[in-house]
Amino acid sequence: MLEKLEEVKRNIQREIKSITALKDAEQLKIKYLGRKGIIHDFMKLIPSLPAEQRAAIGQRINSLKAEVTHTVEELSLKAEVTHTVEELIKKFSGEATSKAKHEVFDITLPGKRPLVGKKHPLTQTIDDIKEVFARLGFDVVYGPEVESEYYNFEALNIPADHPSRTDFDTFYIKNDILLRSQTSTVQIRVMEKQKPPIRIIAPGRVYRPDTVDARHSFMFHQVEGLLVDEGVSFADLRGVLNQFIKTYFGQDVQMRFRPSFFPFTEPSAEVDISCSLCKGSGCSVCSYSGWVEILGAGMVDPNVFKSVHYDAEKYTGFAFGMGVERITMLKYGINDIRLFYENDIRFLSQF
Ligand code: 2NL
Repeated sequence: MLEKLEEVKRNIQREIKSITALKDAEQLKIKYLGRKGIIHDFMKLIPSLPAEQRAAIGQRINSLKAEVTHTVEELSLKAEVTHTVEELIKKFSGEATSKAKHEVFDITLPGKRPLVGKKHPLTQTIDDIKEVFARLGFDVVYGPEVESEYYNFEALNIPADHPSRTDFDTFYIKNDILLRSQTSTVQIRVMEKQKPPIRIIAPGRVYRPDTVDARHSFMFHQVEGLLVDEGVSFADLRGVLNQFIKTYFGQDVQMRFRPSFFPFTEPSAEVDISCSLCKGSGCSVCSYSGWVEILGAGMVDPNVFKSVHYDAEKYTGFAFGMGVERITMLKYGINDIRLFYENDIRFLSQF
């Protein structure tokens, strides 16, 4: 019996070697594994064998079965691949693909890596800023870029005859309608609708009458922040900005406040950080001072609260505004603001 099984095994191995097509593999399967197949015949003989032989013979039959099954599966897989390529060639056979008939299809070649796009560096910076302030409990708000003079100037304590209006007076659509020069307009709209406590940041495009050069653009991006509640102090402003600066620029970066003026805050300050490029030792980016300005801030002027009918005796608040381009340039050492708007893939793909 064992002899016979060995013979069947040799036959199978011989037949496997000569198989070239899927249908031959299928026939092999039927011949050996089918219900009327050779292996089945052997199985039927088992009960008539002496008891001490049954286990050994049974094992041999099973391993033979496994071998045939495995071989047939492998052959069908191979046959399927060949089949698909042949079908493709048939389907597309024309001049363009006739060449393919003579080419070897190498399935081990590495694939073509698709070009994956990424966020614009300014969008990345805005996302990073949003994340830091989200952790401090600030909501993100958006509003229109085309604004009325009221939201852009009057509500922010910049009356028509105010000297600082000339810095922003720009891009009129018609009489009283213009492109916003800061995103505080959005914050006024929020205060009109909601009572304190307010904790928001407003990212977006703003427009100013600046002549374009390496550091200026008539359009840039800003993130403004506003926090209003009872008992908010200048120390809270320092705390929040310090937290932002350390998280965004790094724990070892220093911060300093310089007195300044904005019509919508009183007192006002300009905020510097120690130059991240030269670590404070002096370079061209910080004009050899070791410090670079990154934002303006202050306590909300009571006149602004008056425009939104907040009780300035009850509530205080702080606000700040930063240029996204400026912060991105500082973080990555970019020396020309115009690079952000030229859509040159060699520049953009670096971030
Ligand atoms: C800068 C300075 C600043 C604000 C923006 C603000 C908003 C409201 C009330 C009061 Cl609703 N202030 N915003 C305050 C101080 C400075 O921006 O240099 N921006 C690029």
